[in-house]
Amino acid sequence: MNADDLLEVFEVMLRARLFEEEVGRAVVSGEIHGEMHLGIGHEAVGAALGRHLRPGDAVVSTHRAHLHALAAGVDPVELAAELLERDGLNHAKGGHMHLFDPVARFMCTGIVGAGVPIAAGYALVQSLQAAGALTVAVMGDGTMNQGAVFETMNLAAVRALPMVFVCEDNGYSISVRREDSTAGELHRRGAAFGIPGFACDGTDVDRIDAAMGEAFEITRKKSRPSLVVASVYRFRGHYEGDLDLYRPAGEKEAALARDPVRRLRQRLLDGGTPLARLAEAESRASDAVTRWFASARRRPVPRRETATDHVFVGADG
Ligand SMILES: Cc1ncc(C[n+]2csc(CCOP(=O)(O)OP(=O)(O)O)c2C)c(N)n1
Ligand SMILES: [Mg+2]
Repeated sequence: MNADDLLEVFEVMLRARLFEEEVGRAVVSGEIHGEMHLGIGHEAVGAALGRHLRPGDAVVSTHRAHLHALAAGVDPVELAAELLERDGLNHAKGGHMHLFDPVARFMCTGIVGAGVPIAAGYALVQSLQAAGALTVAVMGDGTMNQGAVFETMNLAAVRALPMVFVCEDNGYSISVRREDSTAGELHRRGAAFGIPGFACDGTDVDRIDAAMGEAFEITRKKSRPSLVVASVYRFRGHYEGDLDLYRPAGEKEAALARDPVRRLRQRLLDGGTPLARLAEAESRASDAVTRWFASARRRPVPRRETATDHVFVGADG
């Protein structure tokens, strides 16, 4: 990536970071109820996804989905309004863990591993349509231990489905450390099915972009599955409000060097990007997020009478 690309990626990541920080504040203020999972620290994965997705591609994500939704092109105001329990993307019936956007071809689910076979269904349709589109299934490192993931890898390989498995390896499943739950190297797990796997530092924008580029190329050109495992650090608790008592002392502080936003900012400065250009990007990102949330907060709260709308296909409303 050249300096202009890097600056653009920086702005994309910063918007995502500011978006999620605002969501975190809305949990504290009581605007958002229920469990909220933020991907702060995972932004480079979202940014790389955004660079490689094409119109017609689909993304199926997890309980930690906002960065992938933004990358897939979900309207940020619709997304923010949905999270704020207002009349947003899914009229406040999806909430942050069950987002669904048929236009952007994005969905997520809070049931760990359940999205992966659904993604295979999307990829099956895409392979029948033969239009060169693909589906990305995002999962966490813990999710890689779910049986449905292996079944899907097998089926995707047998049916040569255009599917990219993307694992965000943040080293934890809630409070359980990866070493205590997960054997072997995650990116090699596809090998048994003949699925090429790429491991990378998912906090380094060049490395994640290159890994994603290779995987997407294999899947798009050869119509066959691929796997990317991006190592990242989760800076917030598993959910907002998690007491976060399970990490060894000093781990989070040491990981600050792997904060992808800070890292890229420093790299841009070291590479000679003038501070003024960075400041412009920073104020554009901050203005955009302020605007999105102001619009989202003007959306109405759904009325009680609409509670049963959109429950069954073809029903009223
Ligand atoms: C089938 C199922 N089992 C357990 C849970 C509870 N749960 C929610 S997130 C999570 C951990 C997921 O870890 P990982 O896949 O590494 O994703 P991360 O939260 O680290 O992004 C668990 C066990 C669930 N939602 N669904
Ligand atoms: Mg994890």
